[in-house]
Amino acid sequence: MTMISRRTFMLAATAVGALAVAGVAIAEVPKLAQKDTYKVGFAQTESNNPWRIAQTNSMKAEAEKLGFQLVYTDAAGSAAKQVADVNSMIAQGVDVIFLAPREEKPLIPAVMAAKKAGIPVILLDRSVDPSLAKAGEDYLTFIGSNFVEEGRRIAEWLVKNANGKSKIIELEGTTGSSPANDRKKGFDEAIQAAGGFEIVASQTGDFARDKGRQVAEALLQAHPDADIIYAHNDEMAMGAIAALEAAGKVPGKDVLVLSIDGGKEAVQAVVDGKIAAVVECNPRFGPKAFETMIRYAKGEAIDPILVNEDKFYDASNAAAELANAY
Ligand code: GZL
Repeated sequence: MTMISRRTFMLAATAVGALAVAGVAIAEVPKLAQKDTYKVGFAQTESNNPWRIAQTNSMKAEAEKLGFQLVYTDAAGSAAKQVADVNSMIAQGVDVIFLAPREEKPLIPAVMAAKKAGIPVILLDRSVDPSLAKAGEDYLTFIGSNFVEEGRRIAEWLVKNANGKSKIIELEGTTGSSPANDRKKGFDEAIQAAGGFEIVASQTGDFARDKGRQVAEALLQAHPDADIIYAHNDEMAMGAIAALEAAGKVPGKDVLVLSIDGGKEAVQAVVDGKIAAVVECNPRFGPKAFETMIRYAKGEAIDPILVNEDKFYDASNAAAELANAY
């Protein structure tokens, strides 16, 4: 047991006491006053693919519709810059911060700095390490998809439709991001439980099309017997399709390609037979994000996780659903 000095103990007790006297409940999310208009921060992680752009456009459109002032930043794929962006919003005195944390751990200081400054944070689309920051205590809530379920649903479809194919190349999303961690967890665990499949290689393509193509090319050369590619997002799936065609392989025939995001291009690829199945991960966060903020300001209790419903596309419904894809 670590012994601490009497002096240290007294200092700690005094600090906690002072917080309590000041009415600062350590485990409470800062409140949001009910006002006619707000100054809202949205700290975006990057704008390197259609999904990100669709999410940003949805947030900007909703802020404009409500007449709220939006302080928007783009971290250009840097977690360190995203932390700086949040700190800048705090300095500007925004009322609330929407944050899409690029990775689960590096954004914790930003979440804690906002809480300390008395600004509630709502996490959009990606989450933070739950052992380091908790919904309902350190930030208000996480609004987004259940990424474990997305990976599991792809595996469930594959088990039913593999038709003898069994050797999987997995293209992972951004290292350290919650979608990459959980889409891997959901898929790998379900495939393991089903038996009869082998993940011959699993490597990050950083959710990017060209990186996904390069990694797919290298892994296809290293594993010429691979007959399934599971990509954590459409961008990497489209990159993998380019790699397959460059190698003289027919996507959908020689190799099944599976994806997540369900953007219009990917759903069209399902119609064309190049992608076998895709789970949607809808990026249109604006309405739900701002509705949640306003409900909180009114004093409503907000659940710690608000899960978006994800559609599923394969050959049975892609043509009919194409017009509705984002
Ligand atoms: C998922 C989101 C992911 C998308 C990718 O909520 O964080 O980031 O699946 C995007 O396309 O880059």
